[in-house]
Amino acid sequence: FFAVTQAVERSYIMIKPDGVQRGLVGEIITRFEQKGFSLKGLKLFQAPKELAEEHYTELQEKPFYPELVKYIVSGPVVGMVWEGPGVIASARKLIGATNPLNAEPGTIRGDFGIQSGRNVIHGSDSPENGEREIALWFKEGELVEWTRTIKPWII
Ligand code: RTP
Ligand code: MG
Repeated sequence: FFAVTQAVERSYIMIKPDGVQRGLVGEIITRFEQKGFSLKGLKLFQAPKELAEEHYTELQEKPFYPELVKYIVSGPVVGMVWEGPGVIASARKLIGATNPLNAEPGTIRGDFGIQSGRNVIHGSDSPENGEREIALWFKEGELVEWTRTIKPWII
């Protein structure tokens, strides 16, 4: 038995409107649960345009930014906070490459998509952005303090 060396982090994971419409919510939550991460927040909502713009503010100069914001507000999304050691990088591995055609089979985008503009799910790209996005999308009282008793089975 060995100690976990990865820092415990939180990632903002969001199932995009296409993922919700296609009925992939349960499948996606299952993958994160079975991996061993802890769910600390979860809600279905219609994203306001201003928050979608703020969420992707780093991309505002990109040609696809207006279309990206339209996509995110085109229907309800499921926002989640997942916590665990190394969850930022691990979630991005579970999610797969931005362009689903380049994403490996077995990843969420690799299994369920064919274009960047409909790529099913978002995952934070750094611990700092994770905390920024969690603060953007969740109010304090919406997050739940609890401990998933996975030790020693997974950790
Ligand atoms: P996300 O932030 O949604 O998890 O995606 P990501 O890190 O894999 O990719 P990012 O560069 O942050 O881009 C955000 C989202 O913009 C759309 N996109 N379209 N048409 C294009 O070339 C293009 N590039 C990016 C995708 O929906 C991408 O997830
Ligand atoms: Mg990104």
